[in-house]
Amino acid sequence: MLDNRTIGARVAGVVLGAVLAATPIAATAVRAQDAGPTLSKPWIRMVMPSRPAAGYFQLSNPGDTGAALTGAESTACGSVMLHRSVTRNGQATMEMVKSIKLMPHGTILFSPGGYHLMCMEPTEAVVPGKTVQITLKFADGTSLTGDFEVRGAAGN
Ligand SMILES: [Cu+2]
Repeated sequence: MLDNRTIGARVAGVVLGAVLAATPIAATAVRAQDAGPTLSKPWIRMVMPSRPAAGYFQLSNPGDTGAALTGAESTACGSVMLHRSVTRNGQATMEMVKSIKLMPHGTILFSPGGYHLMCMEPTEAVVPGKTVQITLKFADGTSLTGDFEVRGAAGN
């Protein structure tokens, strides 16, 4: 014979089963695949106040869809440009980049000697030991904001 408690547990079990069956588990998987780019190890090098400061980070794309980085902005900078350091005729220089492709499951490294963000006219917020927020903007209209650790000229 079933007492009242057992019946209650059975009813609860049936209700829980119905809830689980109704949960769209597939939606979670789709969202994971479509996840946008992620930003890691963001930092910015402050050489001298009022001089442009270069920002570095790693951008990874876990998704199946490619992306393109097309710009950046920050309240800590007058403007932020995408730059690349290049050597031409033995001369180290840098050039502006309009767009950087991020392949599906790809990674782009912004590092000294290569791609970097150029924080023009840095404000007083750009002080070694602090962090400043910089927002990366993508061709599809999405954006990604990171807390960039401000380091001194030596990069540490
Ligand atoms: Cu630069």
